[in-house]
Amino acid sequence: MEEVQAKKKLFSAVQPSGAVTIGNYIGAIRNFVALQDEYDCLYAVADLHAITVRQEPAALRRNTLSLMALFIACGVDPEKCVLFVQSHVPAHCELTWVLNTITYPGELSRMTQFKDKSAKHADNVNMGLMDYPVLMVSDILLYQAALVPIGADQKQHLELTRDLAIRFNNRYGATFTVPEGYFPKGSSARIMSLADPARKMSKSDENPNGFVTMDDDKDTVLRKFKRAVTDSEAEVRYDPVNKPGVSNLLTIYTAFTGKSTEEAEREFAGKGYGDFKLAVGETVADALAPVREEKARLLADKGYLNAVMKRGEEAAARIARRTLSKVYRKVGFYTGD
Ligand code: ATP
Ligand code: LTN
Repeated sequence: MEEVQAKKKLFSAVQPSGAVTIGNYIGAIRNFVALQDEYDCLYAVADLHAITVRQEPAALRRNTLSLMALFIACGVDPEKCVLFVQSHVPAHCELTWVLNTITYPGELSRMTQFKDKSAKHADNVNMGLMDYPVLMVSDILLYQAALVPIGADQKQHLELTRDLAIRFNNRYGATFTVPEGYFPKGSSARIMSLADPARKMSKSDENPNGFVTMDDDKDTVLRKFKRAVTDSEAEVRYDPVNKPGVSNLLTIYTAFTGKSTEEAEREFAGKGYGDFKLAVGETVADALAPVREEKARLLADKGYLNAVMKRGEEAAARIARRTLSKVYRKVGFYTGD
């Protein structure tokens, strides 16, 4: 008889903290789709993470549904993957508590993201912001994920996940799978701001010209690329050190066309930046249009999205409960037997 090999598990999540950018898409969501046949995938809308910075409650609710629709519109198949909302599965918070007891404050206070977000939200440096990475560790370890597709900015958090899994396993016996990160190749793991190519493109940037969202219409996309910061030369060449703006546009262009950097350089040889930016803008706008349409269609069918979420919650909770019970037994919580 043919032996059926269980697929390895994969987990990732995106925060419903605003309009999703093409950086989120290129760095993470695109790989969610690419890996869904090879792994048993679970994808969450990380609303517990989102409230570590102030969110307007009505917007958070709207963004949660909208992100669920976007996952599906981008090609994540709810028949193949478990799609759910993080706060619907209480085990995430429960495991976080236990893992907090093996995490040291110094490990969290030196995280780059914590330092960046503390500086940006100086009036709201709360415990959740500091504990954010431990919640992320719990997300991953609950599902015994072997692989975690993320952008380069999440590398430190993945390292902490590995450290805590090993620490717990050493202290209490084999419990957690130690996961690997899965990063997009080269510079597509970190898409930079169009307005300031020294900073990563971020959905919470105050300057809306810095990012392109998955909801932007053609005119908006073309306008943002037209304004993108480049340099004073007139040569389309990939050189991230000396030409960060142009290189970032090339990365975006190759990500959406599948062309190699060399092919793209050849295509724009002898052309000015105006033509180049227009071509990148049109490519991105044309790629986003069908996703935007599909997302709108899905959002009009809230019953369907609710059903997907409910099914996801049940499937995720079942797996999470199994891991959490094991953890509770290992640490010595009385279970009545
Ligand atoms: P915020 O600006 O609110 O902190 P964000 O834009 O960083 O949010 P997240 O929800 O935190 O978005 O990230 C979702 C996924 O997108 C993560 O895997 C993250 O690594 C990836 N990602 C975020 N920004 C980029 C970027 N500029 N380039 C590539 N990947 C990115
Ligand atoms: N912190 C992540 C979002 C996130 C995540 C996760 C990613 C929350 N939990 C678990 C991978 C695995 C971010 O992108 N900022």
